[in-house]
Amino acid sequence: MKLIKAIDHHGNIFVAIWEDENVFALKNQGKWVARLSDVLHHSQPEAFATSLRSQDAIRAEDVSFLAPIDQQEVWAAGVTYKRSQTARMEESETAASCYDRVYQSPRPELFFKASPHRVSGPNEPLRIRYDADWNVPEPELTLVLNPQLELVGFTIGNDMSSRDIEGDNPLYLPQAKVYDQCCGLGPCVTLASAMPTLAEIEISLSIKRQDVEVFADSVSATQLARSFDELIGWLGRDQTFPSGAFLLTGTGIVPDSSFTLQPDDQVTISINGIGSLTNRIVQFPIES
Ligand code: DO4
Ligand code: MG
Repeated sequence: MKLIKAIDHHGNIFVAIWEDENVFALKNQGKWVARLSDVLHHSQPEAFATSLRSQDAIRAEDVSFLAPIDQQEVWAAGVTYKRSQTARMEESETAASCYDRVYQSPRPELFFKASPHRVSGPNEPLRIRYDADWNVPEPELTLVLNPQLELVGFTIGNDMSSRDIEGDNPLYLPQAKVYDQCCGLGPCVTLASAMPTLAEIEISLSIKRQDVEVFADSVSATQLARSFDELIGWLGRDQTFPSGAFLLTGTGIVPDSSFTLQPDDQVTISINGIGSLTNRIVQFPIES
């Protein structure tokens, strides 16, 4: 089952089951369910969603899909694919051994990525920092965790990254990673029971500039060097997530060093079993 959060032409935000061209809103005692986490954090999300499903189909093209997030924190794992280790060792000569060691060490790299207000949903802009010159999207299979840190579903994450800032000094990582519109999530949450096996999951990235594809690549999720349980176990060490969490599992695709994103680029990440997440890139200073 695929669950979405959407907004209609009247500004109503609602949760729905997504089936191909149609969505079916969830209603509880006549009221639209507005928080996706109320379903995701139920002990039996699929049965609960089914019990609330309205009969009337709404055409998916008549609503806008929102990021499938409520109050959760967004965290990310890093250097979990060989490609990420290699690219980061090239990007930062002085810190190369840090990336080499973390790829092999029992403790993974985990970092705070975003609070909900920094997240963009499908077709919303994603930002490159105005003070960064070398920027990439990072397409990442993303775990959806309930407050007990059980894996309830999957979505697509885009861990936007400023390679020049991180490459200058790894202590700048939070600035390379965390800023307004730094993280894409969507288009839906696929419940864990409906996800293809790891061997069947392919993560693809396509970047278009003025409608011409300037970068494309894909990677199998089998290249992920750590298990989901391992990453979740480390995330939950001595910290709790009363609102649940998203955990991006790291990138296995990094464009060559000559590539950087530009404003107006269109980034599409596709993962089978989930769908596609498309965002347009913007870059301008935010007035504070
Ligand atoms: O070490 C920095 C971040 C790594 C990362 O975000 C990734 O591998 O996906
Ligand atoms: Mg990443």
